[in-house]
Amino acid sequence: LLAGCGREPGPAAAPGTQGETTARPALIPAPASLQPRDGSFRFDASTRLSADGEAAQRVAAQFAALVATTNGIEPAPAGGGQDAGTGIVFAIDPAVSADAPEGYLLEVAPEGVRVAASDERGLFYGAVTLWQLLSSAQGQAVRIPALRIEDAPRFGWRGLMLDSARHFQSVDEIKQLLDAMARHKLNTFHWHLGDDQGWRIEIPKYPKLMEVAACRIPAGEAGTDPATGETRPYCGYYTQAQIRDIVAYAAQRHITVVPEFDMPGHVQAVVAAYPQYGSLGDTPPVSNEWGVHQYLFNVEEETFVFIEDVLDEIVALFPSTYIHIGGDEAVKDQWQQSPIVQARMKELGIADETALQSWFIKRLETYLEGKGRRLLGWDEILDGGLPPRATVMSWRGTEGGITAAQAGHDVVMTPWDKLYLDYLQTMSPNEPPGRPTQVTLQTVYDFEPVPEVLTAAQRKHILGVQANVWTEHMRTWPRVQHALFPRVAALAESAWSPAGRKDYADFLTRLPAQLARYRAFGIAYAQTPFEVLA
Ligand code: TNX
Repeated sequence: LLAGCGREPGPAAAPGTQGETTARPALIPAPASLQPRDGSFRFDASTRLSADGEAAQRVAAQFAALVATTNGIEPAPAGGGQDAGTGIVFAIDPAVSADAPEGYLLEVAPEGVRVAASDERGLFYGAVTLWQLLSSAQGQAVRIPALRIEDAPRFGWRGLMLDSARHFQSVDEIKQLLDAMARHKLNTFHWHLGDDQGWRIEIPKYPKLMEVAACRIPAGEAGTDPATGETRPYCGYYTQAQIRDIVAYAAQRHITVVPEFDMPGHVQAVVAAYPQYGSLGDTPPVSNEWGVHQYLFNVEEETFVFIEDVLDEIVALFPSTYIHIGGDEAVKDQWQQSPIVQARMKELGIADETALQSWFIKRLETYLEGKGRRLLGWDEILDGGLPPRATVMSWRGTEGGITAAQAGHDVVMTPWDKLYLDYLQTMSPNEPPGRPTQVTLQTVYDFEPVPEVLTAAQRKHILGVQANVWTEHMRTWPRVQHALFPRVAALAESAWSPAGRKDYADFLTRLPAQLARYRAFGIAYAQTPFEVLA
């Protein structure tokens, strides 16, 4: 797609003799340990794949599809008998990496390759690594060096958030993202499905969520047909069937979909549909502006009935242990101005609006815990005191995460100044619109998720790391891809590789092979970082 743009660093592999290319391993994320061995293994159309049992066969099929796309080789399954043990073997082996979740062992020898793990997840990651070894070079006959890789991720939460509220994406685009995540060994898709500008989950019991809250009228020409003068609303939501399909598609790629229902702020679209759940009782439009909004849920019982009904649907759709309830940027003006909210605070003996937010979030936690789920929220949920088992997503820097970990709470690090992919990646004039400060490829790469101030015990609370794609400025899928790639490759290394294996200069030598993989999969990655690197 974008091949031959010229500014990128050169290829990682050189053509060898006999129509064969030799791959210098360009693995992203870098594995925990890689030991070179003597010799090399030749992979071509005659290589056989063998896999015992359904799980290993599924992984072998996923591997074959990857190799077909990047190398144009379609390896055949082994016929059994004399084929067994030759070529590439995928094996579920309880003895391998039993105490390292998601880990695997990959051995490449001149006579054959073995990928083994104690479960399907680990085996899948081993298959991704083997595919990356092969796609470190191009062509239908590839020689890869003999080696032994023993690998497991540094973090259990390797996340990416996509905002489908401000602008939304098609089911196929979401699936492309899930595919790309899996190829980067990311395992958590945080899906932001409601905001001031739109509600995107089908909830049959509340039809106005689809009829009203899922539509906004864009400003200017985009919102009006110049010929007829008619309004052109921007509408969209995911049906329950589509959501189930996406959740299942993610699961096949070992990705958990964590849904977010952002409350008590960021709810202007819901209040537009159901003004009785807002604090002032007025009926706003679904917003068509960006930035922090004023609308807050009220704290009446009928509002909790609504919230709990919606959470019931969310819990039924998403098997994720964690349910994200937002909690960010809830400016308290409306609660201060609302006589019903003030009266309720008196009744409950709650002193101020910060304490009320804390009470609100605790109530959600109790509800979710009753359903066997865990509450996750943006770091504002620290204000006024966290519910006992809440997990914190630290976005306003790492301070919230540090405070939460020190108090014994689990944390996902996603600081805006390091990992927000809606920020510009360079100051090039070729950069599409984004938020005005920079988060460069190196900024993402260099972020260290575990703050030094934490003790060894507190460090265990850092579940992992996540980058966020807010879509105010991303009307189209190519824009989202520009924001994601190649910065997601940098994120993957922070999320998976041991801290000691991180080395930006070395990462850059592995990046060209990754870009070639992007091209093979039709990913329109950003060119702007390479203007700077050239
Ligand atoms: C802050 S991050 C927000 C989002 C915006 C984003 C833009 C967070 C929890 N809230 O509503 O889209 O900044 O970068």
